[in-house]
Amino acid sequence: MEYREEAKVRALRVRTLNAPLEKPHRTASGTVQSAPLVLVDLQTDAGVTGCAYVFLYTPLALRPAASLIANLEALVRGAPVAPGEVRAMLQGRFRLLGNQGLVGIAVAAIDMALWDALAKLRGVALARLLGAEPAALPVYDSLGQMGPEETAREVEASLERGFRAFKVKAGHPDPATDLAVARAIRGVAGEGTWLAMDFNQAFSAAEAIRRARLLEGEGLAWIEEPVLAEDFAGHAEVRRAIAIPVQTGENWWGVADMAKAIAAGASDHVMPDAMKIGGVSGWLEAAALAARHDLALSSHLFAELSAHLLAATPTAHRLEWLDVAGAVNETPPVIADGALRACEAPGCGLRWNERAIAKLGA
Ligand code: SMN
Ligand code: MG
Repeated sequence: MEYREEAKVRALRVRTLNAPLEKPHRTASGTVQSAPLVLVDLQTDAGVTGCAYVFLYTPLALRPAASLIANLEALVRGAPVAPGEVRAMLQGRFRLLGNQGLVGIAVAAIDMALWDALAKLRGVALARLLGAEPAALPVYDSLGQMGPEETAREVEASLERGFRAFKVKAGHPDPATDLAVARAIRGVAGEGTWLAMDFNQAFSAAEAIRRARLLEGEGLAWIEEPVLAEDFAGHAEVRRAIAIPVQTGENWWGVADMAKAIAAGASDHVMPDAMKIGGVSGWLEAAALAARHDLALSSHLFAELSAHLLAATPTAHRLEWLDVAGAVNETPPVIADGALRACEAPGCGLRWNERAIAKLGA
């Protein structure tokens, strides 16, 4: 299968907005108050527009990211809808500066929009373009750091919405609260409920080990980012010392970081972020590497796109649901009985809600 169409890129439309979250998302390393998004429309001369968004975590990075993406228009205008070729060209232009951080985000935004355009030109859902069937994927609801009572209420509401699995941001100042939260979730959802906890890079290896050991009797599916994301040796130290699987990956900049983490024995599973790993093209590299090492691969954010990508991932594990773009997307994935199904329309499942976008001031 050749992933290339002769249709040419005609223009980029880049918009910024601060989408509301259902509630602030507290983690052990800070609270995300809103969803600062850059919306990208890659217009082609075939009348098809590829859509993508990138999530910036903090409004401080929103305009710089949008400006950098807009600056890429001069480089991609007239290029074919050929994600691999365009990505290689862009990464070459940033070889000296480096393809991490905002550069990585900008290049990934173009890549995601090109793949969406390619799937639309072929008239198929992205999963089908990648040779897969849009599947019903096991999904978990990703909840912020809250006390046991508030968490229990959130889980009750989440069960109503069709979720059967959960991840919570842990690392409370008092470790006993993490334990109480785990037990509150099981008290509401049932003892066998799939549950993971996320330390969001907040601890030293020694402290993460101490805290994880307090949770070893709770049947957790994984402990996520126990130490700094780039501390692969620290992850491996925690992994050797505890009986709970270690998960990491959302902060890898491309498959090169993933290969270093695997070589260090950093985690039992992997969870690349569709934006930071390098868009669809970066994800495909990551999925192939995970398959070579037989590592279960889960997604991070970007649920609409990740539903297509996981369907085409040989070692697909779990899909994270944390809704950052629901305020501006008219075609959200369907969630029922613990599974999420990708949108079947051509493309990656994004249809902008232009009225909502206008109201948000983009
Ligand atoms: C996370 C997601 C979104 C904002 C901050 C932190 C988290 C996750 O690490 O895994 O969902
Ligand atoms: Mg995380």
